Amino acid sequence: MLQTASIAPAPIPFLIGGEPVRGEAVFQSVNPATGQVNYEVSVASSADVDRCVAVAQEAARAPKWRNMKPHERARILYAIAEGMMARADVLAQIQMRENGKVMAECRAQVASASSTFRYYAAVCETLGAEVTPSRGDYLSMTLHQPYGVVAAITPWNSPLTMEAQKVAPALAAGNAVIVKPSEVTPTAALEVADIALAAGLPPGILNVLTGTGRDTGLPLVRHPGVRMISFTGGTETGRTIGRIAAERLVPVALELGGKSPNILFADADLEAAVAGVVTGIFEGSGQSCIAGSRLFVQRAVLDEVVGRLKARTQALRVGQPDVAGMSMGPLSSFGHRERVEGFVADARAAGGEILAGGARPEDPALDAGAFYMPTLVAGLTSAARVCREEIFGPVLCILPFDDEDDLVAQANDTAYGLACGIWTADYKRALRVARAIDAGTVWVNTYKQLSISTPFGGFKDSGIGREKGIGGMRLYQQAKSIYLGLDATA
Ligand code: TXE
Repeated sequence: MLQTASIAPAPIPFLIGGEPVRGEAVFQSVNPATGQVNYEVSVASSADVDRCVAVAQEAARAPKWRNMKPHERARILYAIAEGMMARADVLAQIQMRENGKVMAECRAQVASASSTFRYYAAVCETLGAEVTPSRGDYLSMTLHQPYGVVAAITPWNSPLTMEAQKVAPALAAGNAVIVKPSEVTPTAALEVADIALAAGLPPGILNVLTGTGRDTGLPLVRHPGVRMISFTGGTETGRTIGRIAAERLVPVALELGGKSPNILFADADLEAAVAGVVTGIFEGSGQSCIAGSRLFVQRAVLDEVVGRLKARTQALRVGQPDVAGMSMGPLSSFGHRERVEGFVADARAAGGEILAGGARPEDPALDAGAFYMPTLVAGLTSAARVCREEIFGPVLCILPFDDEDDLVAQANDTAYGLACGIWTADYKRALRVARAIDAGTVWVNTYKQLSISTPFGGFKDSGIGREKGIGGMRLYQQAKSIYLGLDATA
């Protein structure tokens, strides 16, 4: 049994080739709900990255993994899914104490991450190669082969689901993987790697290097032995990694930030729409790449919608994430709360009206944590910084619109293009607007529904590539075409 977060004395080691390794330096994991230090975690240095890549390369080349049949890989992936559910409580507790999400959401994310492994077990076992139409006396076919060593770099907001979304398809595709989790949420990946070893994954096929972006992430993406990079995180970090990948000529998948419009037409079911808008922004304390952070309301119903929105927002319960019935826990770190507060101060200075929230909670029992109240901002235009930049916190900007043309122009006036919500009773209008908005995912009369079988990714500065679905496995493979000559005279 590895020494993972659930049982280890500090500092927690990282994992290379199935073995725990302690680094020379450490960093602290802090519980954002209490301000208490959870534990110290080892930093993987650039020498550790070198060793890890060498071990992963060897494991990827070893006949045991290279020649393993897809149905055998599928069996291991399925066993990982089962193992995660067997340790669901431990995984949910880890995520809650590291990023402060409410327990109900942590549990739902464990179930979702587990089902991602199950889904890719099925894809791995059933997806075939192609025999392509022949134009001569030969049989041509296209196979899909792994890259070798894949780096999976993940953020702190949903570590379990984001890691599963990369690790499961990359393993299904036959690669070895090195996960570099966020320094804010360092240990869920270690627990999953332990589950994977118990499920029969050969040591060295799934490695976890903990540490900061600068100490650990950067040497990893620069390493010549890493043949593919899959990243989810902020747009600026994505740009840096994209530049390195371009220089090295290795493929990269980037799932980045968003500033998604949630659009409410006057003919919508206002009660359902406002409920969807509130969940769409405040679930996870707004720390979601797909948060609907810009609400566009048709002017005819603006006052009514604002009234309902205020009532629902003020009814949200902010509190300790392990207390049942809480809608929002703290923000993921104290530094992040300061950043969110900076945005709200900026909105005020620009003449914005704070209709709800805009402050820390008054309850003294929450003083020690990084809590922030759900906040509504009105009275600004799309030109304001708070309406343009990703806040990644519980702040919703309310913007009125008059007609469809005005709406589409405003909604697309952003560098991002991740997601969009449309609330209307008119399905023709819904489809028209859905086609016109720059976004990788559009929801109509719903929001934040996600399915592992449906491709996900961004337009514009929200990223490159699509994760999930069958293509989510192909992302981690390269095509190889083979021609078998059939001309008897040749
Ligand atoms: O993310 P980073 P941060 C957005 C959100 C948030 C902002 C910054 O707006 O406020 O990004 O968050 C690793 N080479 N999102 O600073 O820096 C890092 O260690 C290699 C949106 O936490 O992007 C971590 O593992 N790796 C988002 C991962 O990259 C590097 C989710 C993400 O960190 C690196 C999170 C480097 N040079 C934040 N620098 C979403 N799309 O869901 C950092 N890392």
